[in-house]
Amino acid sequence: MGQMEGPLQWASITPEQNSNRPVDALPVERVPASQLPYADFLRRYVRANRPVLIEGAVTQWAALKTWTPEHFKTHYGDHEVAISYSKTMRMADFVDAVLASTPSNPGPYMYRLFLHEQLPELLPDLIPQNVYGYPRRHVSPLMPERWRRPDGFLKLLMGGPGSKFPIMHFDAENAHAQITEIYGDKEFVLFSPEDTPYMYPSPVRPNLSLVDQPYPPNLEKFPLLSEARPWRTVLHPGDMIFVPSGWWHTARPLTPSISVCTAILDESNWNGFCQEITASAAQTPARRALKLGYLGLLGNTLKAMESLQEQTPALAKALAFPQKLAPATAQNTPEPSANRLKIRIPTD
Ligand SMILES: O=C(O)CCC(=O)C(=O)O
Repeated sequence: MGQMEGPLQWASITPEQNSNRPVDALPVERVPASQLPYADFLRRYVRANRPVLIEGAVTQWAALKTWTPEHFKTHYGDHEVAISYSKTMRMADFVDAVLASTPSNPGPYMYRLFLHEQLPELLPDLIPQNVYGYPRRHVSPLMPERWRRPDGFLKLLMGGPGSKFPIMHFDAENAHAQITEIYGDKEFVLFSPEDTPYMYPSPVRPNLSLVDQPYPPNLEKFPLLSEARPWRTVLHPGDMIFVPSGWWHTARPLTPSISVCTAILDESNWNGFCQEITASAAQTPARRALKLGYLGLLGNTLKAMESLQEQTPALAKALAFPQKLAPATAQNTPEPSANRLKIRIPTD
């Protein structure tokens, strides 16, 4: 998830206002779920740190049939819900603003509503778990408590045309992100980690970019962007985008849009996660080395249990603990929607 200070207000430009010719965007690869077994997803995209849009990644969620802006207004209208880091609104007022939002008069965009915390009654609508997008190591009871998030930071995202995710960013703690569209259409623009020198990272929070509008880019304000190569795609209901760790990304609804988002942590991004969470300036070198040692040991333990489940599932099942301590597939992970999970919601 993009960790950020507060909603930043940026000026918008239209393609007509932009005198420079934008660089053509590359299409994000699109693969129907029916042609992407989970093992191939891991090999071709997660382990290769390559983005992909999986068409029809979820088909059975009740949410696909029932979630509309009007549904939220009718059933949750009186709830005071978090829109951003600093703003809450009555759901009914928020939905009205989403439906009234236009490119010339943009409404608000909701990006900070953790479902387990604020609207747990919606969780049964997201069963069964998205096999490509469950959180893996965040679920493990072996994770240090501060980073144990069995919900995978499951968030609700909602907005209308003209609104947008407030900032171009890559996710903190080296997380991979996956966003599943439930209602409407949403555009994503991504840039590879190799383009970081052209992305104007904030001097204070280097995973946040100063670029307000990446595509079409404002090359007068951000000339280096002409060196970067945008990747662009549009999500429709049931589609999921996998945004690998370190990839810059942002999103904007093309119609009234509702999605959910989670973070993924596994073997592929574990080392970067360990480096990042121990990098605080307040650490002494000895303390950092100790923490890294512990996390290295934990990573190896989780990896051994994950491999056991992947390679000899019958043995792993007989032993029971590998599934409990390091669930390696959505099938053997406790369904986050079925139980109210004890989740610590970070306040920063
Ligand atoms: O779908 C979106 O609005 C982007 C969500 C996102 O990138 C995030 O929450 O970090």
